[in-house]
Amino acid sequence: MAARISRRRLLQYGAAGGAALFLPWQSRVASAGAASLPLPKFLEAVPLPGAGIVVATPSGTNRYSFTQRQIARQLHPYLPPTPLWAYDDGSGLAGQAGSFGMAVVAQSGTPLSVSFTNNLAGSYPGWIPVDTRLTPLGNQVRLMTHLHGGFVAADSDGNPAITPNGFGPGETQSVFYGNEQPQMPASLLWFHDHGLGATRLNVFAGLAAAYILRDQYDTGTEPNPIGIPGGAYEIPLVIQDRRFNRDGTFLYPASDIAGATWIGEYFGDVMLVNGKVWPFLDVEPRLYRFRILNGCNARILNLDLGGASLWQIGAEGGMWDKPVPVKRLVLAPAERADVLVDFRGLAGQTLILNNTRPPAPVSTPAPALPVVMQIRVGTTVSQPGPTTIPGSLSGRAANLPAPARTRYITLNEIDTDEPTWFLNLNGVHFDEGPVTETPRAGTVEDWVYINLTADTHPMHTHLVTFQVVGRTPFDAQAYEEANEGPHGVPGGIDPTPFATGPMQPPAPEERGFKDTVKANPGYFTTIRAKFDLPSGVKAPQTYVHHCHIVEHEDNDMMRPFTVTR
Ligand SMILES: [Cu+2]
Repeated sequence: MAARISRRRLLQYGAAGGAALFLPWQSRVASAGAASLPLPKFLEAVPLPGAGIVVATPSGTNRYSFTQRQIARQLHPYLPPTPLWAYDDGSGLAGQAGSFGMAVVAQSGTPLSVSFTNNLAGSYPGWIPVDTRLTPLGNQVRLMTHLHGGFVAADSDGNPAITPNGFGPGETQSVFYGNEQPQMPASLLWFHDHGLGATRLNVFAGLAAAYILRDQYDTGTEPNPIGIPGGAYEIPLVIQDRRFNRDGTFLYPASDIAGATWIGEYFGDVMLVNGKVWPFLDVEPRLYRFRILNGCNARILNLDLGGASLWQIGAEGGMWDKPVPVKRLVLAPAERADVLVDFRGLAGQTLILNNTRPPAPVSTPAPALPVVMQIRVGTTVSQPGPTTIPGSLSGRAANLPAPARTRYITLNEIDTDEPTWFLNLNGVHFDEGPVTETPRAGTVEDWVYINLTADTHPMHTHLVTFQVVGRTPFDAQAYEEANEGPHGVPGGIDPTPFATGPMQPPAPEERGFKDTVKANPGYFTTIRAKFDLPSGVKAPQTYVHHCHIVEHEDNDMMRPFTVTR
């Protein structure tokens, strides 16, 4: 068994020399592929909805018809145009400026019918390194769109347990998004590709877009019943790190492990916001609403804005009941933060949206990438808008009743740095054996994510949003040694006897419903969800839950779950 404990585990367990052993892995990440061009920062404005981001035009009443196709955009003045994969609403995408270019704006309570037609080439281009061990049909491009945060039937979910082969050239995925309440309140969702074994590549290539839900309070305009900024003062910020080849193509390195192409995490050396490299944003010295999405493949962000005050008002599952003052935003891939930002008193100043190493116990092997974008605060206000932070909001805190049962789900990393390297949940592959997580429809369950690796994994559940109950420190090594199977610890084994301290409550910024939670190393993380099904949808319905480091999801940190009768 000792031979299977990886270098990164040795580091976690504090073995002497662990840091030295860690270095080769880090240098592997840094050295693979060609170097990026030096790109001067803050040359272009960040694209915004209606100005570089297309607000999708319906193809009929409550209906959208997208095609996925390849376009090319210049993401920085010094770069040649970059080939991208994009969602085209039928407009031809003339209004898309960068690599992130589409937003659906929908109304909570109003259902939508949406279709996605694959209009890409049949096989992957040279700039995308496919690991054909992981894909169902080799080098064929197979797409599947998932509405991240959607409360939908399994066959509308974009779900690799239902459609493992995805959708090939000319094929259309047709889905129904009910947008029903309370599961889909006003919130920032996103839709992105979820092709089995290729999610990391299809998202990297550009297949991600915003899905903004409004209601009668969160209208997006100003004034509104909540008293928050709207209109031009509500700014979506989708943050993604990338690398570039000199010809302008995105660079995704292949593994330097013989026999493997897949890499453990993709980290860029250039930051893109709304699809432009290191842009700037001009603001007025007043209150703003920023809606931030970490759209990185693997990078956990730790954002701060220098001197500006921040109040978080919501997260993945929508708005909260009250604002929470925050100093920084620690966002793992797929996490969202809805924040009010006060630029009053900063007139004429230039700020940097910074990204620093996330604080412990969050753990990530990412190399530093400290600058996200520049914010230029002007000196005049054209529309004053709200002048106070509201005392209460139109949303909710998460407060579910006690669970009917508790499930224990292990996170394992196997054979690190070997050709057979993979990750898993519950000691089994995605499609190995029967479905083990089988909540009954309408019941509340606690799920305990037991991290046996050295790094933080952002765990994402389809169908449900959840309450973060807490995180309990434990002796991961002793738990693992007591329960180890051939591919890590199987699911279902309570780690409580190995706890080394009391459960720590969720962070203040975890007060609302979430769909992605940071499962930190050295802890088991408990979430609580009510497994309802959408109106008219009958059990059984099968979904997936997985790590949203998309490299991990693809190999193979994902499992199905079935909502049963
Ligand atoms: Cu992971």
